[in-house]
Amino acid sequence: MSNAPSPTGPFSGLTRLDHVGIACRDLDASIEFYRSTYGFEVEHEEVNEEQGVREAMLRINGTDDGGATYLQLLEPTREDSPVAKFLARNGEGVHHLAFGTGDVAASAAGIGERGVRVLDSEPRTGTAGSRIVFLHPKDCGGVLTELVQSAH
Ligand code: CMX
Ligand code: CO
Repeated sequence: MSNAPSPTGPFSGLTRLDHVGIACRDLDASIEFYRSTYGFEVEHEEVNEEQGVREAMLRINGTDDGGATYLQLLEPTREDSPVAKFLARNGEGVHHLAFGTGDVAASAAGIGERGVRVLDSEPRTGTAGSRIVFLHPKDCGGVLTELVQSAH
């Protein structure tokens, strides 16, 4: 069965790869690697205390739904945060994938009906005022998966 959004397939409403989240110990060093190696520039930087991260978004390309695809570089701000736990266990590397949707609550509900655990009962605030939920990696083939609805 296809996972692509279609009138006959399961409803997900997902329309793009929004970002790949990468756990790093030193955000500034990681930004410099992506700038000097590939020429990617930071579009946005912020601290998200709820998620326990200092983060940078590097825009890679636009997408045909009017959105874009990014790399999200993540440095933990506290030891009990998900990214700090991940770094202690695995070291630096790919932390999660995020798919874009026009309606994160509807996407989460549709995917939850497929038996995937949705970790957030209500969407939380993500980068630049976006609305986000996470899906449990153990229900997604070992991949921590985020759904994101842009603020605009
Ligand atoms: N990718 C894949 N598997 C992961 C994982 C990840 N990023 N993080 C944890 N796991 C796995 C662990 O390997 C472990 O597996 P085993 O039981 O087989 O050893 C299992 O999940 C439990 O790991 P844990 O270290 O005990 O972690 P917790 O259960 O406390 O938390 C999770 C795991 C996914 C529920 C938690 O990290 C979470 O809620 N994440 C969502 C929020 C988040 O990651 N925020 C940061 C990014 C913010 C943003 O993108 O804006
Ligand atoms: Co993310």
